[in-house]
Amino acid sequence: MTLHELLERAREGTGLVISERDVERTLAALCTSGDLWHVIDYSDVPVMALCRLLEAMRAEGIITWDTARIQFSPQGRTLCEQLSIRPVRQLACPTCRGRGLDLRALGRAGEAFAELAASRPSALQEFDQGYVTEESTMYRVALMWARGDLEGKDVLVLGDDDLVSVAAALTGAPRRVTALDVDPRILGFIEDAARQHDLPIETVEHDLRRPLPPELVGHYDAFACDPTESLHGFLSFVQRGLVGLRGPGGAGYLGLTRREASLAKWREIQKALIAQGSVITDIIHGFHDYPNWPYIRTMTAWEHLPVKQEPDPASCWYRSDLIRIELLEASAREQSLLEGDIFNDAEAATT
Ligand code: SPD
Repeated sequence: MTLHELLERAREGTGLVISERDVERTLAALCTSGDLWHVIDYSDVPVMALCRLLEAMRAEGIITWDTARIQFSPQGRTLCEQLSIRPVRQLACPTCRGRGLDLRALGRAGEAFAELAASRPSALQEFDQGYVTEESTMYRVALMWARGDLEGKDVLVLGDDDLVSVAAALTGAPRRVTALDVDPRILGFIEDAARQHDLPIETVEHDLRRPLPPELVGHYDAFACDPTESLHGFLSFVQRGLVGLRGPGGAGYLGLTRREASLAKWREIQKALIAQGSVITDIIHGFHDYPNWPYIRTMTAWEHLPVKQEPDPASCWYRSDLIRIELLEASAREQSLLEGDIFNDAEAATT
């Protein structure tokens, strides 16, 4: 059995983009752990593609699984030896986990944020919510500060279940933060936090399927958004952020995952970002960690998972990378109107 044959079997009848490198990544992750959630995390192969690959590997006698773990068969071990597949090396700095930032510079903002966020609204499947850890939010704010996009700046947050507006304002650095969200629970929570700590935050109830309200267009120095991963949804949310910027020099902070976006989708996104007048200045792998959300058993991928065991609540398997973009040319100010389901495509797994 060659990698190519395995790949053909996994792809059969699906619209999924899967590469030979994805097969190698999957084998390396399986050499590292037999826990499905760790395999998802270590492989960086989109979850829906990974499920197909695991099924193909089982059909070819390379792996077996029971109700808890996935194991190599003797044939699978031989294959890994032949292909020189080795376990994944976890070489990130154990303190910043590869983010390259020191949170001490934020003073007490991190503690105040963690205290507030302890009573945050829970994640809703209806809006594809799944927030990042408080630590991830603080690191995102730290990066904005370090890149000169926070201090004295006007910041727009598009969709704020991560509570970036609160964390950013708690540093005392931004001039003004505007948080947009469709969910009144999130907005109410942010408003309470702003009142309690006298923070310069304004909230706007807004469905991002609709264009950015005209009074917000062209008024911001930076925006932050952790968009849904469907190509159409992702690019439309980014477009809203770009039209919110004053112009060249404005920056955007985005989360993009490998869990629900193949590298083919990444390439489309990168092309679109450049076509819209921006340049990618930073990509930091595994920047955001997401605690498990309460609807894990009803998410799209659940029925495709080989092992039906919920992930360890103490560890995160869903991560996304941080992308910083900077506008070089004035972006087009036209905005498309989205209708219907903006969350799902063939790679959507956690919707
Ligand atoms: N559906 C739960 C997880 C949602 C995470 N969405 C954001 C991913 C990064 N763009």
